[in-house]
Amino acid sequence: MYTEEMLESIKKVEAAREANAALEPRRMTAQEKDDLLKTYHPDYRDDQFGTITVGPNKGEKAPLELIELLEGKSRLLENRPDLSCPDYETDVLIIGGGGAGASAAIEADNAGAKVMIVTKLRIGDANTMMAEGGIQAADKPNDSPAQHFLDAFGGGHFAAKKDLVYKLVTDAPYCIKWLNEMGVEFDKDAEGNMVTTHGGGTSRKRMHAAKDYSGAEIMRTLRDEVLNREIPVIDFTTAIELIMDDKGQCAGAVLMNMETKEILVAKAKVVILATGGAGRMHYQGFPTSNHYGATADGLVLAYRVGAKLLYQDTLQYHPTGAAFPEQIFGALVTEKVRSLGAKLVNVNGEVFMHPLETRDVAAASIIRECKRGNQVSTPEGQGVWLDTPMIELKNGEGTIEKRIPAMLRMFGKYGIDIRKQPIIVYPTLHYQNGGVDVDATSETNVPNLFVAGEAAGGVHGRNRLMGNSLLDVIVFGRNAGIYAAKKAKDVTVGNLTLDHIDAFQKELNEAGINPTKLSPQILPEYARKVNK
Ligand code: MEZ
Repeated sequence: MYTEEMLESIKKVEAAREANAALEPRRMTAQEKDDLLKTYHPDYRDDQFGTITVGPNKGEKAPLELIELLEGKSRLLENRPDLSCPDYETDVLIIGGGGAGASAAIEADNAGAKVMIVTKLRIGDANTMMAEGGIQAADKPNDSPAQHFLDAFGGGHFAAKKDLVYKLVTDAPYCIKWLNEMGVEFDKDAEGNMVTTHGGGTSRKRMHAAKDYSGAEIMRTLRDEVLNREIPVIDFTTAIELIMDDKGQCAGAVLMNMETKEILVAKAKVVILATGGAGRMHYQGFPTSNHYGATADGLVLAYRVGAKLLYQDTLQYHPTGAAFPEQIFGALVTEKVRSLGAKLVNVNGEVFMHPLETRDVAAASIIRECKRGNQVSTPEGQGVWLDTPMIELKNGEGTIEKRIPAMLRMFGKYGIDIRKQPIIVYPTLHYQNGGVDVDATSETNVPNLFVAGEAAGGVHGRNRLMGNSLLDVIVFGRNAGIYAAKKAKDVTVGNLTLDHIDAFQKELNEAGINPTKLSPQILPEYARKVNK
């Protein structure tokens, strides 16, 4: 599978393997990290960002592709549905069928609310399903939520909202128990204790995993729970606008059936947006590890009704996306590979960084190494080696099959045995660090509009640590479900309206913007067109 040139380079990697495996590369200083990020991290490429012209974040920085969506044309600009006889009526409308949406549904159901999930693909078609390496929780005797707080807050460059980080880390141990009791098959030792590992930027081993398909295992369990409870799930139905009422409250959504294009109206006392991330926007032309529907829809829907965004200008590039072969270009190579002992080495077989720096630093370091001319060339571009055989050198034969079987299979399909040969990796667009600004109850500045999971901003500041995303979807999905159900008890919905579409369009007109791109985008650019 590898080219002659790659095989020549592998000889150098093999020759240095034992020495490299024994090496303890030093961590970068804070100053070195700052300098590195400013020069090499994609978030600092000025030519890839612009200024938002209208709406609550007017004057702030955002990726060019996101600005185009936020300032896009409503799909309902010309034709409005009749809001007077809704197709659905519920207490809590949840938009999105991933980990956050499912967790919210379970808790809102527990609270006795009438709940409904709508999802543009199927329940479980979400970034939760794609998460591999694990979920963090400080539940071991040598660890504490306070320690977890310091890691997460520091890893996010001290920019996260402290009350949200506090909630994330203090709810974490209970959430692991909640998932375990629901049926998630976490990795355990012979005594039944959870097996935990490090992730980038963690000071303790607190990564709980189900091999290297942790997200799929969690999503499987949540999905079954939602279905067993007979919570209504409307598949292949996407939200194209939120509905407000004449009291200024969010009161539902206009939906579109993805197959028939039928327009439907869902009226609700409260709405939870759990629409996930934006990898399929391919910011700056990066490949992505994200699922097919990750197109920032929630940000657009919320923004148009006046919800404020937070840290919309910061994205996470997972350091180790597959860079070869092309069939898996951009696919996630879990950080767990490095947790288990594999190191990053350049074309000459040299270790150039500590393998468990935080993700932004690790990604920038790989990009720098390639720009220095130490890259492994591939047909699609470039990358560096991730020396996977080191794992078994360190932990013994059979470790790879046991701990990261999905990685073994993903590369095995293309003739690469990761137990014997290293793999080529390069950063891939993985996560939206920012999102819609929420308070500690998961509510936005728009009354009765809640947001949870990757679509919400503020939990991770300007960089998220491994395993805090699966945790975020569980902690804040549950949180949103609990508070939304509570709020729904006191809500009286007024007359439904879509006047915000005209108000937003007026702002665009006054700013001299005449959008042609329809938003939310719903599916990637390369999908069969959904709006035709
Ligand atoms: O939190 C994540 O993004 C995660 C667990 C990814 C991974 O490397 O496996």
